Amino acid sequence: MDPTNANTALASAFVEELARCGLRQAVVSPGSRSTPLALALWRQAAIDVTVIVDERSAAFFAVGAAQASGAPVAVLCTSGTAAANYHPAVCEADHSAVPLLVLTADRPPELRGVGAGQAIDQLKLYGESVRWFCEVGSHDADDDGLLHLRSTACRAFAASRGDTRPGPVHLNFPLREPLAPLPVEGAVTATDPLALEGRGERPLTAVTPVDLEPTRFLLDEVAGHIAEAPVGAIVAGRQLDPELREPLAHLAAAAGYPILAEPSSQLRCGPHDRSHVISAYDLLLRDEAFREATAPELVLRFGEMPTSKPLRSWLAASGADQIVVDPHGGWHEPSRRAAALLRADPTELAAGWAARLGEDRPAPAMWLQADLAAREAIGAELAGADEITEPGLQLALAKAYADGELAYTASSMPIRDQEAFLPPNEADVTLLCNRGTNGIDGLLSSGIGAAHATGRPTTIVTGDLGLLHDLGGLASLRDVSTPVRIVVIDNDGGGIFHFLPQEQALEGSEFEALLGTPRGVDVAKAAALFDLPHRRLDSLDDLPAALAAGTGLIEVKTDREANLALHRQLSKRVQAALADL
Ligand SMILES: Cc1ncc(C[n+]2csc(CCOP(=O)(O)OP(=O)(O)O)c2C)c(N)n1
Ligand SMILES: [Mg+2]
Repeated sequence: MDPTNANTALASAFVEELARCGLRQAVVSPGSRSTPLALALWRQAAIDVTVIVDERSAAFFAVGAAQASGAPVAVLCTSGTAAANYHPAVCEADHSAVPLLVLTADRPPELRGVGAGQAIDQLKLYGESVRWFCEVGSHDADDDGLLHLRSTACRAFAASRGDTRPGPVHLNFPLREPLAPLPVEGAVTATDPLALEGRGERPLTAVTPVDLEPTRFLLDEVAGHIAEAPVGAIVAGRQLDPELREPLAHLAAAAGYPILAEPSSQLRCGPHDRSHVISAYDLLLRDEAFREATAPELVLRFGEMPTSKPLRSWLAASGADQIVVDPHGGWHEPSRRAAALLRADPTELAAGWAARLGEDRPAPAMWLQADLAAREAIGAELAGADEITEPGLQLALAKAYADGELAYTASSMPIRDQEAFLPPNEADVTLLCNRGTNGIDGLLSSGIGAAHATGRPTTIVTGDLGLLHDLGGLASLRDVSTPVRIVVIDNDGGGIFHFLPQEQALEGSEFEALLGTPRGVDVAKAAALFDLPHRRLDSLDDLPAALAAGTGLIEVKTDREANLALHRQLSKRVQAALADL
């Protein structure tokens, strides 16, 4: 605890508790009002502080850091619109259950609403998007004041980590002068050692995590359902725990079910048994005959609901009993047809069910043959392309991802193409995204934050408008030593919009003006602005070398119209391959 003045004492006691709770990363944006907290974070040896000027990028950097590390990350800013710039990332953290400690400095009550400047209404600024809001208040550095700050830190950390659902927590700190660490004689009046020093190494109040151990009833009951349903499927959406891979593979083998694995489930790629993994479900489930032939009686869902529309409509149409494993108190159930949501540990459920089923059932032959045929058809079609294509890039990326790496993929076409085309692969890579709110904002910052927090080599895959949206995010690369390769798919505009009915319904010029929105972003110049290496990829064969060269922008030029035509052709080719089976 720093007794220089009341602000330094309260701020340092607060930060001391965060460190004892386990906080290791903070992102600070410059400003005067937040100085006591910024300094306390900066001087706390256990906490790594990154300084980022733009609060929107800073908060997305924290989202990436928290998502990739699995631990809460703090963001701190000054009063006013600085706090409002956190809002998009707070929404993403809410929807994706990412633990975030949002610390905003504020003017004290007497300086609010009186034209004092840089004061907006920060109370409950993020509405229902946060797990907990606390107006921390102004306090003296007495026993009550210091204990309040220590206790608030412990509660905020626990609430963000998941009590029960992980997510953002907002603490608003009104701060009076002196904001600088100027000595004030006799400012600290506390005498209780607990208020002054806390509990040494341990937090003031340790909060035990919610127990997610499945009950015997849950294990027996659902295993019984699986035993009675020979035709079923496991659907695996976004989740980050690599420990789920093996138990889920065992469950699939025991049940004889395919695993329809979205890449961000971490089930599609990895060194585990992938014999039941299906990757081409998005294309396969466009075929009416195949949909009917594979209609399941029982569906076990792990992670979030995958994005694929054909998959979602197949689930809804099948009338199958759906059991959704959702340990974090979310409601990932857009089909509105689930029979049960299980609040229990996914790994233990999968392992427990597999153990109860005993002998493996025959593998789901129809799914496996179809998946193989689809991947061969896709490979053959793409092999004939002269130019680099967006689906082809996903095949090349799958080969290039290496053990221990991270990939952060943008909303819009990159994440959809990843779902549709990324082939299963043994690389132990973690595939991340910001799909809670599907924003194209902040992606570069999130990827850079993930790289920084984990020290793992990272590939960011973004569109050109995604690059434009978070161009300032590139500034944070100067403080990151881990390799961050940013693959920019430059189709000069929003390629995704060509897949919508608007493309037909609007006149060409209107479509281009309102949705296509070519902006002529020059990727080389964007790189030069931040003194970053730039490489233009002329062949996918050069991708491994471009990635191996380390941090920089890798430009991949594609064409939006040709991309639409290619997707249609790939879909046709897969249907034809299915018909030949
Ligand atoms: C913050 C935000 N603004 C707008 C959108 C709507 N939107 C979805 S995709 C997209 C275009 C993205 O273009 P680009 O990054 O180049 O990717 P592409 O579609 O070409 O793959 C836009 C504007 C959004 N999802 N998020
Ligand atoms: Mg684009």
